[in-house]
Amino acid sequence: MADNSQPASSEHALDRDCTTLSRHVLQQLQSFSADAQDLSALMNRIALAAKLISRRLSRAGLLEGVLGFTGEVNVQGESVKKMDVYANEVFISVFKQSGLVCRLASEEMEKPYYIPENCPIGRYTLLYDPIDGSSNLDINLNLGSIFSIRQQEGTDEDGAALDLLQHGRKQIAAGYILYGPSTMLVYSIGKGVHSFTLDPSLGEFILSNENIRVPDHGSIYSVNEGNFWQWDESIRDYIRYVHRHEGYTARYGGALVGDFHRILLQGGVFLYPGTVKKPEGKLRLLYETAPLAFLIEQAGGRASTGIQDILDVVPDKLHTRTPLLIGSKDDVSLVESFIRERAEEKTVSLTK
Ligand code: AHM
Ligand code: MG
Repeated sequence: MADNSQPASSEHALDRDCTTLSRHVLQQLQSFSADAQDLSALMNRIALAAKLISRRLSRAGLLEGVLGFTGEVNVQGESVKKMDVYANEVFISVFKQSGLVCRLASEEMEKPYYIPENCPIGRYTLLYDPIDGSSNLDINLNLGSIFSIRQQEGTDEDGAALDLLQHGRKQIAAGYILYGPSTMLVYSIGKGVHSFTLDPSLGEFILSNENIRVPDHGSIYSVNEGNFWQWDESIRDYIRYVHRHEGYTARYGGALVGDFHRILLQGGVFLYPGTVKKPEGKLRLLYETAPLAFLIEQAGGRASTGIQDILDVVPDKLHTRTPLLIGSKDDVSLVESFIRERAEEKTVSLTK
């Protein structure tokens, strides 16, 4: 016979401890349909990738061949680190023989990676940045992984992946893993933003915060001010504004996931604007800016290039980059107002 004598609070704690990621996806979808089961299984595989990467990172300083560069340069022209390669392969491995994902596209690979045995039934593409914030790797600071899931459209026989060159509102799920003092997984399937913390004793991600809402305004601005003289005057206007007004504080960790996580929870704005040499900025649309834009909109915030919502940007190639302003809606709008003002001034001086 069931024991009903347990106090309600311990029942509640137990229930929370059992709210794993895969269960949460099913709860969100309120369905046990094949599609819901697929999405739940998919998130479970991403969680496995997160655990494998987290395990390796937690012992990185003790193991041979984990830290440092490989000597290769990736498709982005950036030096590749050993952990970039490992994490990229982890995501591929966890989706082999899953029947879930036919195609993976990552910041580290020039072209999408196909898993032919999954293709007849695999209806999803996983886009990901395996290790975000690689410069933090060798100094044991926070890192991340970013992911996005899209429905596979078309047969894609020549491997051109043209169906991926669509706006970010086509994403059906997105999220990130934060490798910090604890490992967290934050995700959305278009029904709010929820965070999970890895309980190492269970080896499971357990729900820690449901329906996260970003405040409409926050005191934090997060940007690499070392680029000050490379930016457009409008961005410098904004930075001068926060310097001259009380109530702003700067925070920049050099890893987008960590900086974004802070803004998501406390409000404010993260900026990675374009520079004179690189007007499109540094961050990649499909693996970085669009997934985080999906999350911030779900949390009640905004993400913009400065002139367009990130989720409306249509890339012209897989590795397209965009400038990024992301965070509290009032703070993103304030930065945009400086950009608009300078653009209007330019138009007026051209028409004179
Ligand atoms: P990565 O994915 O190759 O690590 O590059 C992206 C990272 C972001 O995590 C971070 O916000 C940004 O690059 C930092 O760049 P910078 O060193 O120019 O400030
Ligand atoms: Mg990155």
